[in-house]
Amino acid sequence: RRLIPFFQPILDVQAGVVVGYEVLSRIEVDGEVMRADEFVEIAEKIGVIHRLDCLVIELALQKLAADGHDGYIFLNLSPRAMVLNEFARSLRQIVVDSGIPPERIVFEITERDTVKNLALMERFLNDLKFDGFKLAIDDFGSGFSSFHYLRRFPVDFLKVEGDFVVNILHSTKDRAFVQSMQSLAHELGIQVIAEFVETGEVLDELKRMGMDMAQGYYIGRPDREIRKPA
Ligand code: G
Ligand code: MN
Repeated sequence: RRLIPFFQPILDVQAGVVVGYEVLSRIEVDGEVMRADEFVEIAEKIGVIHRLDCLVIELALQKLAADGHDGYIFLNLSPRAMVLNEFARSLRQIVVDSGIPPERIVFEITERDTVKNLALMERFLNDLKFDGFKLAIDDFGSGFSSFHYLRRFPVDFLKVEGDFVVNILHSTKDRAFVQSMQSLAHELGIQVIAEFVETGEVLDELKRMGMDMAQGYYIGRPDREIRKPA
């Protein structure tokens, strides 16, 4: 119960407005706030990751509904949680209770983790899509299954791994990667989100390149409060 949802804004690059927030888990230990990656691994090992995921989603949706947020909500899902029947049921119940329409909820699946049972995952994701939820591939380019995921799952958004984005002004190689991920996505009718946008110059360049959305410290840091950046 010491789990705290943090919110990081996501900007529509071309329109210049915040259109959503990604929910990031933090945990409070002895008055200090820990990042999720430090405890997610432990939670996975001891088999309670689905309960952590559900709890943080529940807390985040409560806060967003109370604050009257009406854009997209991006939620991270652990691949290990997805294959549990119990998880799918709890997830639906939490969303129904929140009163937030599924169309505004985007589930992020990272391709960083290797997934053994792709067929089970595919069924879970197809069921979510059927219920009206949206789907994003997180950290695109960081793993080995990028293209497989895009081919196989009904994806709405592609989040470009931040490592490719930070240097686009100084590395023609990185810029080429970002440009081609964007072209591929657009050809497939998928919207693209650039992660780790840390300066105004990078944001300007992404706008010129035709990027759809951006997220990163320049736009806003993850925060306990839901803030619209100036
Ligand atoms: O895997 P995922 O993309 O969901 O991870 C998001 C993580 O990246 C969060 O822990 C968040 O704090 C961090 N993050 C968000 N924006 C930036 C940024 O601009 N630069 C860096 N280095 N990290 C960021
Ligand atoms: Mn994410």
